[in-house]
Formats: sequence, C-alpha cells, structure tokens
Amino acid sequence: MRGDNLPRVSVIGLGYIGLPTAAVIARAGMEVYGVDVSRAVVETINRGEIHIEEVDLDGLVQGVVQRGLLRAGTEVQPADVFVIAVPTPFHKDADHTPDLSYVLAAAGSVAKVLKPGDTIILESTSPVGTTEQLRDAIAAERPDLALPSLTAGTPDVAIAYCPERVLPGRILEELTHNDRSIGGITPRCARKALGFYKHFVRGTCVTTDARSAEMTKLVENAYRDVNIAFANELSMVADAMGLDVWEVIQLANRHPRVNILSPGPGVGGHCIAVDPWFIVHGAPQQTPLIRTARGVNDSKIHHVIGHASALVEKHPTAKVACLGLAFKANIDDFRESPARLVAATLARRFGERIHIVEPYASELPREFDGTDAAQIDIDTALEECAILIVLVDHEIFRSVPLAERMDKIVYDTRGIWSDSAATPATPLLSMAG
Ligand code: SAJ
Repeated sequence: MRGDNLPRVSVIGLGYIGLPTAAVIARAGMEVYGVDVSRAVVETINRGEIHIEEVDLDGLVQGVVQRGLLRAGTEVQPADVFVIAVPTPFHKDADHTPDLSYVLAAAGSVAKVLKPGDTIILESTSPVGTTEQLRDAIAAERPDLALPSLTAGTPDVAIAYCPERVLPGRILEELTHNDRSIGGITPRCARKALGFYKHFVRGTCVTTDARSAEMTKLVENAYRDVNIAFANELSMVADAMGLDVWEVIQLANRHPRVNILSPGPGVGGHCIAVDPWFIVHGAPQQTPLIRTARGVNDSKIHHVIGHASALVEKHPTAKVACLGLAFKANIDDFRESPARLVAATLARRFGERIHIVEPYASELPREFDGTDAAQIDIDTALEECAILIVLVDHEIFRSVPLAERMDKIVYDTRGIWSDSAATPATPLLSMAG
C-alpha cells in the first residue's frame, strides 16, 4: 500500500504518456487513480494489462496493480495531486488552431472534486497560455476556491505546467532520468509541483513560470523538426544531383561541430509534426523558418511517394513489399505516420502488387480498406517480393543480411542498408532517402 505522507495522485488520460507516468508514480509508493474516457482501457489496466506497446511497461503495470497502488476508472475521484496528460491536437484548418477541448474537459472534471491544498499539473504539450486558461476554466466552475495568480494573495490550490519530454521506446527510463522544467502560475505553485516530482524523478527539476515551461517544450520539438527538415531537404537535393545523401551526411558529420540528423520518409508521430504549429499559431509573423521546416518535412512524404511509384511502374510485374507502417522504429504507434501514408497511397495505386510488412500491427489500418494490399511477414517478403521499399527502420528489417536481399530492387528511405548500393540491380537501387 502507499507510503506514509505521500500524496494520492490522479492521472487523467491513460495514453502513451499518462499510463507510464501513472505506473512510475505508483512504483514510487504513491496511490494512483488513473482516469480515461475509454472503458476498455480502464478495464485492461485494472486487469494489470496494458493497451499500448512500450518497453517494460507490461511488467511494471502488472506489479503496481497487483500491489493495489494503481487503479483506473472513467470518472475523476478526489486526490491531492492531479496530473493531466490528455491529447492536444490542432484543428485541420489553415491556421492550425490548437484544439484545447481535452484539456478544458479535464479541467472541468478536476474542478468538481478539487479541495484546498490540492495541486494540478498539466503535462500535455500545450500552446503558451494554456495553463492560465486551465486555471480560468477551474475558476469559472469553483468560485469558492482562491486560484493562483501573480496579483492575488495566497491561493487555495497550486497549478503548474510540467511538460513530458520522453521518447517512445525509452519512456520508463526517460520518465525517471530526464531533467524536468516545472512552470508554476506563481513561484509557490512551482515549488509545490517540484515537491511532487522529487518523489519519482532522478533528473534535475528546474522551476520557472508556466508560460516559459510551455514554450520550452514547443521549442524542443520545433528544434528537432527544423533539423530533420534540413536532413530531408538534403536528401531531395542529393536525389536531384545523383548523390548518396547518407554518405554525404556521414562525411559532413565528421566535422567536430556538425551533427546532421537522418533523412526519412517524412516526420510522424503526435509531437514533432504537431507542436511547431503551436508556435506558428502564436506568432505567425515571426515564424517563417519553423513554418517552412514543417512544409519541407511534409513535402518529403510526397517526394517518397513519387519515387516509389516510379520504381513500381518501372517494373510492372514485380511484387512490392513496403517495410513498416509505424511512425518510427521499434514501436506500434502509427499516428501521423508518413510510412502509413506512403504505403496506403501505393496500395491504392498498385493494388494487389503491394504487400505490407509490419510486425507491430496485427491488421492493416483503416486506410487500406478497399485496397487489395496484403499483410505478410518479412520472410515471405524476402522470398516473394522483388522490390523492397524501406519505410521504417525497425530492428528486424535492419538485421536482414545483404545475402538475403542481394537480388532485390531496394528503395531505402531510412538508410538502414548502406551496403545495398553495392548490389547491381537497378539504377534506382541506391536512390537516396
Ligand atoms: N525522424 C527522422 N530523422 C531523425 C529523427 C527522427 O526522420 O533523425 C523522424 C522519426 O522517424 C519520426 C519523427 O521524426 O517520424 C519523430 O521521431 P522522434 O524520435 O524525433 O521524436 P518523437 O516524436 O518520438 O518524440 C519527440 C521527442 N522530442 C525531442 O526529441 C525533442 C521526445 O523527447 C518528446 O517527449 C516527444 O517528441 C513528445 O512527446 O513531445
């Protein structure tokens, strides 16, 4: 059971961030009540099982559920600390307007059970000013409580923003060891939240104000997006010039102050492809570089579709295997995945010639409905398909030895098979990512 003097915690949103966070907090001895709108998710967790793929998460959740430290439900219950980890997508309008409806809905349900002394922490990646909006939403519901502001006196509750910055595939490790920026609506709020994170974070926790912490998180992901865009632009330049982009990057990275990232089929996931828009939306006149980087990364997907289509058309009788649908290596997350978009477009264009290899998917996603594309395993692909299009750098693809793909026509958008270029199969063989 929970340790003495430890807070009771409620984690709202039990997805890729919320569930591991809830489990890590519970492991530190705190009693955690997780809340999710999905009854199926709640039932899965209460059985000690998980609904997402993440290294070592299954054993951890099973253990903390068995010890009675983690329970889940669909309604928010009273707690001492509320951690909100719900999605923050953007609307599909031209301005990429942030959609804060999940955050504000969570604020509404927390408001119902809030009591003096409680702490609310928003972890969802959010546009600058969201934590204050959350505070205002709670204030509207609970006029009986004094909420924090820089001008008012001592508040009844603390409200802070503390972004998660964990990498899928390394979430448990990074949740514990990464440094954290903790932004309070007031310095007192930040100190209150800091006390909570100290129970389970080993990295350094740095306090700041809520708006700076919100911006810090957006800046981290926009920085990565801009740098990936540079690599993707280089890959398209290399294609135009007939150069091997992987070799050029490898050579350039030998410079002590150059560290170019890897080109790929575009940028996916729910973070890097989304968060830069929150900065652009907040300061449209000041963000030409961030906006252009988003455009470059999106255009890379169409570049890959064009090259792959040309290759498939050039070999009209060849069977084609698209390797991977996930948005990055070794995970089962297909959200905003360029690989999924490329493969589905090829399936619509070329029908039954297209085969999909994705060890992390039990079935093909909805985009493939109505197409004749079939899901096969890597061994069948190596036996039956003459064209291999590498879209994800899963370890299982990376480990295929040259001997097994010697006679294949390869389009490697991830640069996992640098030795392929030596195979005399087609002029498109060494095509850059
Ligand atoms: N990618 C490339 N080339 C690269 C690196 C990545 O094409 O050199 C692509 C990936 O294939 C993928 C996309 O970019 O499609 C994003 O992958 P990622 O590994 O860069 O990042 P995410 O989305 O898994 O996680 C990011 C991380 N942010 C940073 O590294 C700054 C993580 O720390 C954040 O916690 C996470 O976003 C988040 O939740 O915001």
